[in-house]
Amino acid sequence: MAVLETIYQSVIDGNMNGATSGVNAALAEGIAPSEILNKGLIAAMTEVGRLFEEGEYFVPEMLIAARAMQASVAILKPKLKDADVKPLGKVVIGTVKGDLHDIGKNLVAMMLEGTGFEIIDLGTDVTPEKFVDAIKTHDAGFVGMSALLTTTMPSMKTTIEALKAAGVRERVKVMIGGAPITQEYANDIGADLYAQDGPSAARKAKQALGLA
Ligand code: B12
Repeated sequence: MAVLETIYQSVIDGNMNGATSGVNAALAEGIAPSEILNKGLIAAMTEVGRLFEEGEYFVPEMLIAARAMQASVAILKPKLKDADVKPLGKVVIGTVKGDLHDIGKNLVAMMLEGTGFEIIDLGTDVTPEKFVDAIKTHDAGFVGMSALLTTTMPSMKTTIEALKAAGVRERVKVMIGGAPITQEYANDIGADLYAQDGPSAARKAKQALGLA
């Protein structure tokens, strides 16, 4: 269907107006919201992720593509609620205490949302207590923590300890990332998953559910 191809290409090109008007046109044509999401938007974001991993796309291209996608997802969101797309699970995500960097965290959140996860974004400078409260309130299955400063990395460990103390550690998969974070650090502090970028975060979260 031509309109799905328009949406797909617009997201890859970071063309927000093209993507959103494409989504509106597709809805007017009666195409199912789930089809628009899967064949248009998610397929495009998967391609953007591939281009990024191969070094053809850099952060700016990924960001504008993510924005085009986010604006399109916003149009579809209310329609998807009653449709046949079931959320894969809830992810509580935030940048850890003391850290204000949120560009990477936002990208990861968008990519997870595009994959089908429901996102509870706590923003930046998130204390361990806030993570614990949000996991309990939303009954989330994943918690994602971002840190960009070597000085705030230890907040991830403190947060995992707070999850244990609150008795919620076993019911969530802990996913961490950020420029200074490594797989080795994730192993050291007992996180379940480490991902170096949005596309691999989405892939690994799906894998953790046995879906990819
Ligand atoms: C932009 C920026 C800022 C902006 C942030 C704006 C914002 N809204 O985020 C501002 C100007 C506010 C800022 C402030 C500071 N910054 Co600054 N900043 C950066 C910079 C240039 C880019 C970060 C960025 O957005 N990258 C692009 C995104 C897309 O990449 P990313 O964040 O790495 O995210 C990707 C992955 O890491 C991963 N990921 C990220 N989060 C998560 C989470 C999960 C769950 C998963 C799975 C994956 C994942 O996926 C993302 C997408 O691919 C970096 C340099 C750098 N190269 O990182 C310095 C940098 C991080 N900043 C630095 C410093 C020192 C500071 C300040 C202390 C400066 C100062 N003296 O005030 C303050 C600290 C403020 C604070 N308390 O947080 C240092 C940190 C040094 C260190 N090792 O600790 C860096 C490395 C610069 C440098 N080379 O010195 N900064």
